[in-house]
Amino acid sequence: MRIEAVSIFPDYFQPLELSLLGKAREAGLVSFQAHDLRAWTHDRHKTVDDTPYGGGAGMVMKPEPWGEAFDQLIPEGSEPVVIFTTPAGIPFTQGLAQELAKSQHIIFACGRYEGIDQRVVEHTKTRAKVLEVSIGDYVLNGGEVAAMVMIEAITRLIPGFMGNAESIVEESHSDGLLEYPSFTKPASWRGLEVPTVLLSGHHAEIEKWRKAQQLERTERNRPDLLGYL
Ligand code: 6GU
Repeated sequence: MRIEAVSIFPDYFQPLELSLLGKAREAGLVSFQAHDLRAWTHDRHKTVDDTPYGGGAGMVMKPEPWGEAFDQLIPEGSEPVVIFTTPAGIPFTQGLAQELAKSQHIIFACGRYEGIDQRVVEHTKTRAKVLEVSIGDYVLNGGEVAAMVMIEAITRLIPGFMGNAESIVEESHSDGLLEYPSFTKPASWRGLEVPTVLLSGHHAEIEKWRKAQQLERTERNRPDLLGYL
């Protein structure tokens, strides 16, 4: 999988060089490259923003540098996925991460200021599968951190990336419920006991207990997932 990001702060992506993603990269499963949007400007000040038509607060990212970036980064005759990061996008979910993990080429377009001129989104649809995606109901200063969140969630689902395929099947959100609580040794710690069913060796009982815990946790922390909201 080839992943790229276009940003006015490409240095934000430095951590992707390290850790888990670094390992997937070493194994040749994924490549990553961050690009500086200002490379596609032509004025002395490398201007990427301007005032909004219709008035209002803040600045809007100009279309021209983005257009030239995609002219260069979208290969002729291929159809990569281009993800525009925006709090106004569709929600990023485990399901979307699973879909995107099948992609050959993903380009993240990281907006800053009050967003990117909407015509960039429309024009990019002529050459790519375009998604406007949000990572949650809060506002970040820019899409760089959101892109990193998505990159981590997507790359760990690439076949061959994680050692244990079962831990992906069992984890939170992959069955629409939150994960059950986990315990390890010692069985007694600071006066707190591990639930006895987990020490029993009765696999059917353990499975039943874990499912009940999943439901209780989900009802308490995320009633929306159960359709209660
Ligand atoms: Cl993708 N971008 C920004 N700027 N803020 C966000 C977001 C994205 N998702 C949630 N908040």
